[in-house]
Amino acid sequence: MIIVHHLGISQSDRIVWLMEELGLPYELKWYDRGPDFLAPAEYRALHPAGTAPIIEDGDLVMAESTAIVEYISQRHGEGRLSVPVASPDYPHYLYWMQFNNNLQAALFIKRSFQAGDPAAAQKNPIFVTMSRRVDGLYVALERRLGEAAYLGGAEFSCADIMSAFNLTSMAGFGARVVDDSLPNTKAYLQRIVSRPAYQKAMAIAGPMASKPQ
Ligand SMILES: N[C@@H](CCC(=O)N[C@@H](CS)C(=O)NCC(=O)O)C(=O)O
Repeated sequence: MIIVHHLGISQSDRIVWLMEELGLPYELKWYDRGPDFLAPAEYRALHPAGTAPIIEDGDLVMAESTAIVEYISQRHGEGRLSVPVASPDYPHYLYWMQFNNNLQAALFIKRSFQAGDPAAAQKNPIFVTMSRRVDGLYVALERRLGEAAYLGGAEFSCADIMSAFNLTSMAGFGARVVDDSLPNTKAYLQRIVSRPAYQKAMAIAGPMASKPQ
């Protein structure tokens, strides 16, 4: 059985969500963050990357959620939440599977500049280009959700599981609040958060959940 190593208040909640969507059995191992809000040593010992999520599947210990989500969907879920290569939506699926890492990289780089001298940051070319990237990603998101109900096409897919965290939990890290300025994204997010598997997963492992006693 797959073991989901879940770090509290983290994007490893998306693996619990994936397992609930696919109706697959899993064992949840919960780790609280340390006082520095980082992963504890016990979590970091699981994999050299030390990042949440991490899963175990037999002898395999795997990090990096984009890879984990596709792996579980294909290897254990008969590809049910992946978009087939032959589909016209396949390139969109591939692109939106990367939204999570693209957006987070730009947001974290921006934040590190802003932590110094915010006025100087505005003139720094790296900050400027990262700001443009973030803005462009939201333009692409709105456009995509104006042409398709879900990021991977007409049907819900792993691309949505990969992206939702950025639209909910990342607001404190510089992500845009999904409001009326992003109407397609706002309607999409409503569809996402009303999914029974999403609600169940968030009750188990979402940002408001706590370690089972
Ligand atoms: N690209 C990675 C990002 C993982 C990541 O940054 N996870 C955060 C939690 S949201 C983490 O491990 N933070 C704890 C730490 O860095 O100590 C993925 O999608 O798996």
